[in-house]
Amino acid sequence: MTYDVAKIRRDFPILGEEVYGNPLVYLDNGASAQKPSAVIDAIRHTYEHEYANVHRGVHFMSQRATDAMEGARETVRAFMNAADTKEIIFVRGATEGINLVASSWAEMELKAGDEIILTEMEHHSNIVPWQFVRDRTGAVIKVAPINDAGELMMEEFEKLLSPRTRLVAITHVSNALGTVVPVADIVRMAHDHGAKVLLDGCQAVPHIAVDVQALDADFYVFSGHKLYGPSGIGVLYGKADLLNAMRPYQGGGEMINVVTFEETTYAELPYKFEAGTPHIAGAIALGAAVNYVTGIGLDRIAAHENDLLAYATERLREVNSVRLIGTAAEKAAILSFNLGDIHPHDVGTILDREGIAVRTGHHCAQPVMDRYDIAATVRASFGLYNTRAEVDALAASLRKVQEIFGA
Ligand code: 7TS
Repeated sequence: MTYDVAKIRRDFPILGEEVYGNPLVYLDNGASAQKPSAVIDAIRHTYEHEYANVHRGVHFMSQRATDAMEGARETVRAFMNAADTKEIIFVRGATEGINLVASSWAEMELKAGDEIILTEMEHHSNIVPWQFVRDRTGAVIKVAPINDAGELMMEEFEKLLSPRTRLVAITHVSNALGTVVPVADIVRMAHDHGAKVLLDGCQAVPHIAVDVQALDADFYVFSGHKLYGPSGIGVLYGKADLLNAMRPYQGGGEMINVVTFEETTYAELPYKFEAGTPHIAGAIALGAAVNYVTGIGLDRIAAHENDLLAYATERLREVNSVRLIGTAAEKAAILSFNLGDIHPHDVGTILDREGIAVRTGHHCAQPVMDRYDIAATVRASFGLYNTRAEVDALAASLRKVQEIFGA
């Protein structure tokens, strides 16, 4: 079956919008992806046909909402190949998932001198929570370096592992560089040293089929909104034995068994970690997003995006002052670059007038910018609906930027 990108584009109403009289060219999928009608319809359907609070009502509509939400949990479980739905915790997003593990696992488990290994290419969401842990426990953060291409230096990483290593927290795909990290090797090496591994899958799940059991990841997080689902909903996967031993993250309704003023017992997984009324429609619509993506097939999406990445890399290399930042052998469809000495914000602003949406800045990965001794990059991040024609539009507009700046 051929990949019918024109047909796929019709699933995304927003792609019909115009920006300053130009068709929208949306190349900011790494920040957040657009939503197919299947997801928008799921939100609408929820509120029109199956909405009430979940897990509490004896009444029909509450049961229907609960069934829909738990159905979405099963959809996510299958998507990640988790062993059990109780290992799928709905959270606000990757940021909350990482903070949950930092607070409920690391702060309880780690003591002074224990080590956490990060890499130079982490998103701030996978740095700052571990600094909280460091400051509260006396644990030490070690940082594994990347090479000029933006690849993790595996030998240097391995040298950091020791009996003191308790946790390796690492991105599966770098949001600033596009690097795909060999996480299966990382997990194996970390486990050989008795350390747990948290994988930040934000930029991976839209592009790569993830099997948490095959990876043997201890924790895996991602955000719904980068996977064509709603914002405000995401997933923390954790192995059941770890989650069971962890303290709750927040206290409140839904997460309890019995409450008295003296003592409270907690609910079973996954509810122990889902205090308060959850993002019901968001969870249901995330299930719709997963079904949409798996309906097309991640292998076919990956093939399409890899073609786009190769094509875009070639077209951009032809623009003489383009300097690509992140040229790893294994990359997802993310292109970070600078255009001569032109400030990325100026590039982004001119591209915007042409209808082309890119992100400019440090991409919440300031250590990556420090590594390359730059302040910012322009980043084009591709999704399943982008086309070669859009890549051509990007390249043409970059030439225009060069002309404007006399570069
Ligand atoms: N981890 C990675 C690798 C990310 O790319 C992001 C968001 C996050 C964590 C945080 O996700 P959130 O949904 O909890 O905010 N990355 C980006 C980006 O590249 N541009 O905007 C957000």
